[in-house]
Amino acid sequence: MGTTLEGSLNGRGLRFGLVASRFNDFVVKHLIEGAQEALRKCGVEEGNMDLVRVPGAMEIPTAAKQLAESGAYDAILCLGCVIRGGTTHYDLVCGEAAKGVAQVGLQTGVPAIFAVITAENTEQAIERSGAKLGNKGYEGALAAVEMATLAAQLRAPRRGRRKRP
Ligand code: INI
Repeated sequence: MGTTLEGSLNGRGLRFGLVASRFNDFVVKHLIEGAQEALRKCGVEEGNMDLVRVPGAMEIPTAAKQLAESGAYDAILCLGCVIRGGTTHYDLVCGEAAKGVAQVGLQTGVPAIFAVITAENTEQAIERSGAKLGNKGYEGALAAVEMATLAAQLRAPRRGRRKRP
């Protein structure tokens, strides 16, 4: 049997960059609180969670990429809320934000977590920001700690690993 590698929820000593959009802040503020609470519970020191605010979800990937490229963070956590408002803008914003955040992770190797609520209406958004159906910010923060600790293991050279000739 080969090795099983898995991250942990021990965030002590790790640094996290949070990028949160201001659009729909009545929802996003709860995602930020949830994320900070989860990071604290994982042992992340208060000074090791930096928060960057951007106008809307569309701007999240740009700031996330700059944070990732700075080399100062073990993972980037992206928080936002897009609500369908009878506008075609919704699909564009959701698609670009999701794609952009995924690209940040793939291009930089720094885990980038997409904790952006995409909801049909305000009620659904509220439910997912700490009311009935959990808090996407809290859940995203756990994913960020797990991926940061996993990335550290994947970077470390492992004994007995050989490349195929
Ligand atoms: N941005 C959001 O974060 N959520 C939304 O629901 C939203 N809607 O519905 O339009 C939204 N639009 C703004 C967008 O993210 C950009 O800030 C804007 O297009 C400027 O680039």
